[in-house]
Amino acid sequence: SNTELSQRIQTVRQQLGDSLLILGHHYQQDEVIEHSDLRGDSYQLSQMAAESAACKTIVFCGVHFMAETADILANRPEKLEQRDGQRVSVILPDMAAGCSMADMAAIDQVENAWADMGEVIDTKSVIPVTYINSAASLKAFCGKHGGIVCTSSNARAVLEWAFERGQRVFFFPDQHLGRNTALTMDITNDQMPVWDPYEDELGGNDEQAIRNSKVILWKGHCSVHQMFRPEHVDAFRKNHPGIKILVHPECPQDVNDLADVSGSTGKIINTVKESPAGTKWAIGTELHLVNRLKQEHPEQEIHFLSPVICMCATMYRIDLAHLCWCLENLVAKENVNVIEVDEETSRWSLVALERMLAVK
Ligand code: CIZ
Ligand code: SF4
Repeated sequence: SNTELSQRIQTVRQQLGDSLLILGHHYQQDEVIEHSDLRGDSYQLSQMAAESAACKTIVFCGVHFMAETADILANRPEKLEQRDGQRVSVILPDMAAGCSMADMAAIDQVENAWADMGEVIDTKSVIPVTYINSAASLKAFCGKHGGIVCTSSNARAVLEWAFERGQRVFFFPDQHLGRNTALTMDITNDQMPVWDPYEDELGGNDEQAIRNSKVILWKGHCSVHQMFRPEHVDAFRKNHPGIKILVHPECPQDVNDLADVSGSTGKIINTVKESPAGTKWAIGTELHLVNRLKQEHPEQEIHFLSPVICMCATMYRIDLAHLCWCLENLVAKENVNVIEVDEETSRWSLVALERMLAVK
């Protein structure tokens, strides 16, 4: 039972003390969040992983790309030096906790697209930008090709950085974050062709579209956020006068355009936190986060924007059974599910991540 699993987890935690840090992503189930030392969004958690001085092991309750990023940042050369060469192991409780969006931009597809594009335009003028929700191999690709990583909080500043260095951006893997951000910079949809990796020629575009482009959007999306529809916004506006619509920029453009506020997980949480009692919200992001905001802000009226359940199925794979299993193995000194990014990939990913860190 969950009570028994919780007790077993507590026992292990006492045995391991400060050498163990459990991180919980905002999209995790409440029962997992209860065992997390710290919670945050993907970027905040990776930063916490990097700053944690005392710990030897991080159990990352989130998805695969986040654990990779935590490994890269926590074990970067300057951090290793501070810890006298001692590595931090990052553990993902269930190896099947991937991210369907990250999986939509496999490195081989990206390399092929880059080569095909190079037949039409000079790729030296193209800055590859990847959302942090991507495999380490794609971050490394961006590092090698003069590119950079972004999060949903700094996407606009990162695009500005890119346009200071190149004529065009190739944006991975989330077309919606790329499009919604570029639209705030006076870039229009006809300057943003979508590159479909399953089309043979130029991602389904003609040469002219690629030559005229400002931002080439990789055809990826988040299966959770793409489920929010403009009809959902219309229904709330009609039935709940005065309601405000708050969405994540991974939502499609037609939903994003209708929202009162669009922002990262951190911005969504802060927007609710800073609003007066009685504010009415319909929120378009992952269900577990919205339900937690509802519980934590009974003084406001919070609704989930979609009539159907939109939750991240892979985040949900992390449960008490997996958490307990990896912790008990840790005590037995059998580290399971360690996420360790190879040296070359780490080094180039770090180049792209550090460029992002330097953008203000
Ligand atoms: O995975 C996601 O959709 C998000 C927004 C994660 C994060 O932590 O920013
Ligand atoms: Fe990936 Fe979407 Fe799940 Fe985030 S919510 S981990 S982007 S599938």
